Amino acid sequence: MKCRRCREPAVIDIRRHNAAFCRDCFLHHCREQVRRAIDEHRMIEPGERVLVAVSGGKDSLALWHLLGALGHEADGLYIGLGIDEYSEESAALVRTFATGRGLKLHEVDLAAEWGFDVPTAARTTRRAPCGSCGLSKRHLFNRVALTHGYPVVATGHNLDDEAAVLLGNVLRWETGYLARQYPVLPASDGFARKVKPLIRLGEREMAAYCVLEGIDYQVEECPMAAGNRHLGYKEVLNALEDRSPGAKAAFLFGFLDRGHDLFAGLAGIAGTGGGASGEGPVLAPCASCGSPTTGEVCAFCRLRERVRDDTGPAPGPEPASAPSQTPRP
Ligand code: Q46
Ligand code: ZN
Repeated sequence: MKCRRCREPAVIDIRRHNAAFCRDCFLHHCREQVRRAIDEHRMIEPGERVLVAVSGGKDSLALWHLLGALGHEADGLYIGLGIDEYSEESAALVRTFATGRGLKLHEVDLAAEWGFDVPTAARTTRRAPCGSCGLSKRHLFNRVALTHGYPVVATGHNLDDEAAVLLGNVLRWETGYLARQYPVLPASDGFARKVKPLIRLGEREMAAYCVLEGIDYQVEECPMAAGNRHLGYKEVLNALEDRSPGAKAAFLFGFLDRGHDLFAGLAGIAGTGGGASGEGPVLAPCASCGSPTTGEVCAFCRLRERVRDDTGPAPGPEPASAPSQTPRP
């Protein structure tokens, strides 16, 4: 097996591209795919500071590394979710990555700063932990971005993740979610722009990238992921991909190119291809934390209140209010 670019011996083959690469050409391929995603979707403007949401897993650490390699000023944000040793190990891996490369890392500890962790929230709500976990992460990514003046938050969702989300949305014809499923969510009042620069790279490529770049990452699955529907969707898509390489990418990119705008139109959202957000619901600052919300109190603060009512007063100081305006690039 020879490298498609330089004809040296290859270390990895990528069936959907019908190509194999040596180490250096594979790393070049990854950087090119990210550069292309960023350019195509105008994810990051020149000179913008990026906040990378890092979990300690392969995707987010590779993303942080790739953004740096492409010359972007990218700082990390790690959120301690309180999922036993898994969270402790993940935090240690993120800190080692950041200190070893002299990168700036922000940290938020859910239990110490906000009075609850993911397992407690799951017990209180009696629902799958990923719901309160995702809600908390989205809230805190945005809050830290606004507080520290980052116009853009980047997450490590890759091609496999996005194809699995798309399959889930299509299976239930979630037209509202389909209207918003796009690699860029534009900034609006109180919300930083959200981008997914790994959209053109698969899970296997991200693992290979970390191995070849010597990035030590969390290899364990989150112990609370059991029962997460997306794992099942990924299995189905992997089976399809095995029979027909490129099926996953065709499914996702076909939707982004030819399907997304139809759903966005139905939902009354302006085409997200260029970036303007459409008329949305009226937002006002959350009475508790200052973040923009459609109700009086935001979903994150309602979750905090529920846990507090269930378990008694939260430890730690009450965090100060966040700014409610998005810094515009
Ligand atoms: S960390 Fe949180 Fe994930 Fe674990 S509890 Fe679910 S959402 S699976 S990315
Ligand atoms: Zn709030």
